[in-house]
Amino acid sequence: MLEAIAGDMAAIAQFGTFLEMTQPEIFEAVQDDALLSASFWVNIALAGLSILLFVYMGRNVKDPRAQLIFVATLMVPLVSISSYTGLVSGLTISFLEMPAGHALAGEEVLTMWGRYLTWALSTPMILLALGLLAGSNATDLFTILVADISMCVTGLAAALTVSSHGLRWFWYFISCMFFLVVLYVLLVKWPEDAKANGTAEIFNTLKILTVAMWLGYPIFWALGAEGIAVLDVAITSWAYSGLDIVAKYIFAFLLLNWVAKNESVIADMPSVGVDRSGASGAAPADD
Ligand code: RET
Repeated sequence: MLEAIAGDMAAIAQFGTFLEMTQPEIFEAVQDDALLSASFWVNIALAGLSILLFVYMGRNVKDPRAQLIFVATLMVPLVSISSYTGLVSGLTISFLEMPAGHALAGEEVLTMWGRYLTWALSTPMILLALGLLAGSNATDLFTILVADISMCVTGLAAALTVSSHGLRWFWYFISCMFFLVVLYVLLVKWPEDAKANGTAEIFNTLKILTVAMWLGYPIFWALGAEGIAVLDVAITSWAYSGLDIVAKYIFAFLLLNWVAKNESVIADMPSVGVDRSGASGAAPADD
């Protein structure tokens, strides 16, 4: 009896090692797919160039608020170079067996979960920079940042859930709800602030660019191997890499170029705070 159990355990352990690829094996699988590894290396190169360029562009910026916009924006390529180094080395990629009901049920699918993890660090930096540009109050800034981080973390949960096909999509749905909050602040709240603070023109350009690019991510997630699997892994990876190039490096360049040339506009903006003027029930007591 005990021998039989021990035999079963050995078989399970062997099966487990077969399913779990080692990091060098994943690294090799990535290197063997030229299209996939190019989608990582291109971003490592562009992130590196962006870091050098942005440091150079910010060399004379003196105003603390403008400096904060520079630091937040500089974090975007810094997180990106780390993120893509994790992917290309195989550290943040896993082969996961898809559950019953999935288009690739029972197959091992390459999952670039490191992307979703590092989005939780890079996207708040993009939004912090945009919020400072618009002149957001603390409430809207906090709301968009927590919604955004929650969107990324629940997106990560969607990609990593392999126990149930339905629950994968439920996570996806939750992530989309957080995304709606992000879109609401970007499209409804911040344009009003930007108008009042004299940054409407550049804010609206960056808002359109951001919304258009960001909508691409959930679409490619749904179409890629993790969703309904009509696109293969390398194409999906290129789609994300392409969106990243515009949503991160081009976005950051446009923003920092404007801030460096219009530092005085940023310096004259009110500091981030909680504005109580429009709040109901906020009138001071008259005793
Ligand atoms: C996921 C899948 C679940 C549903 C939604 C998603 C949205 C992701 C977005 C990512 C933006 C990433 C950027 C990265 C730059 O570093 C997680 C794909 C709504 C909007 C701009």
